[in-house]
Parts: sequence; structure tokens; C-alpha cells
Amino acid sequence: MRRHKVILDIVVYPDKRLRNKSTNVLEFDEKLHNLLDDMYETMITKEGIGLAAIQVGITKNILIINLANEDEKQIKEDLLEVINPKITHLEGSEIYQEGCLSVPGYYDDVQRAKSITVEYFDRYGQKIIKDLDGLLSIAMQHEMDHLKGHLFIEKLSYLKRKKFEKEWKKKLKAGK
Ligand code: QAP
Ligand code: CO
Repeated sequence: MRRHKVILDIVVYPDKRLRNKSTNVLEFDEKLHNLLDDMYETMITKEGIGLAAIQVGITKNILIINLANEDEKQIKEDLLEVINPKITHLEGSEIYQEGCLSVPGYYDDVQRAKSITVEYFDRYGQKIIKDLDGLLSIAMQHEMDHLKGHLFIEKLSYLKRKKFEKEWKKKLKAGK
């Protein structure tokens, strides 16, 4: 057990590290548990609902998701810790306005599968199989894209992507 909070730096677009492909976790050890704990503190501090390890510079197939419940509270009991995930089934289609801690301040509509089946391991190396839909399905697909080196802005139409690049350049120039 660690005593103090560790807040990691978020890798922000257009940092090329976000394009790297992550590799599987082989050891479900204390080092993994410390990383998961640090990722959780980082995500909550930065007001996120999902975070992949690559967003803190670690190219491992690790992601966390913590959505708000029906009372609009984000509680740790609902936290999903997802290691080495694989999607085994995709169904339907849905559009949702997404954002990303690595693309702060930008939100746009993205089309994804409506429901998925995902297989992964928890922090102890136990295999989990889950059917997801709604926001959990969207979040899982968004975070799994990070593991392949992809960002939601790559799924925008040509014109929307141009609009994004223009806004982002302006924002960088303004020193934000
Ligand atoms: C991914 O996104 C996601 O721009 C998680 O200034 C997105 O946590 C899952 C955030 C949409 C499901 C639906 C974004 C925080 C957080 C920002 C996030 C910002 C501060 C994004
Ligand atoms: Co993201």
C-alpha cells in the first residue's frame, strides 16, 4: 500500500507518443497495482471518466473507466480496471459527443458500435467477460482505441478534422 497520491502528467495531442501501440501486461504484480492506483488518482483529479496507460506515457494494454451512477456520483466501487482487453463482438451503431483528457477542451460527435462484448483481465489476472452498451460501451471503445495508438479526432469527417486542427493551432499559439 502507498501512502501518498501520485498525479501523473497527461500526454497531450499532438504528442507522437499517443500514436504508439501498447503491449500486453505479463505480470499482475505490485507495480501494476501502483500504476492502476496512480492512474485512478490522476483521472479523478483531472475530472475524467476514462484513461488509458498510454495517456500517462506507459505503452501497456491497461485502461480504467469510472462513469457516474444514477445519482450522478462517480464512486470507486464502479471503477473498471481493464487489462489486455479484446472485443469479441460488436453490434449496432450510435453517435455520442466525445472528449478526451489528451485533447482537452475539444468535443465532437463520433460514431461507434452500440453494444460490444469484451474480454479482459482484472488487476489480479482474473479473466472477465462483459456485454456492454450505452456510455460504458462507448468509453470502452474510446479507451481501447488509445491502446492501438488512435484518438477520437481521427474518426471525424474531413471537414470537422480541418476545423479541429485550425482551432488547435490557434489554441497552441495562444499558449494554452
Ligand atoms: C473518454 O474522456 C470518453 O476536454 C474519456 O477539458 C469520452 O474522460 C468516454 C476531459 C466520451 C466516453 C464518452 C476532457 C476532461 C475528460 C476534456 C474523458 C477536459 C477535461 C475526458
Ligand atoms: Co481519450
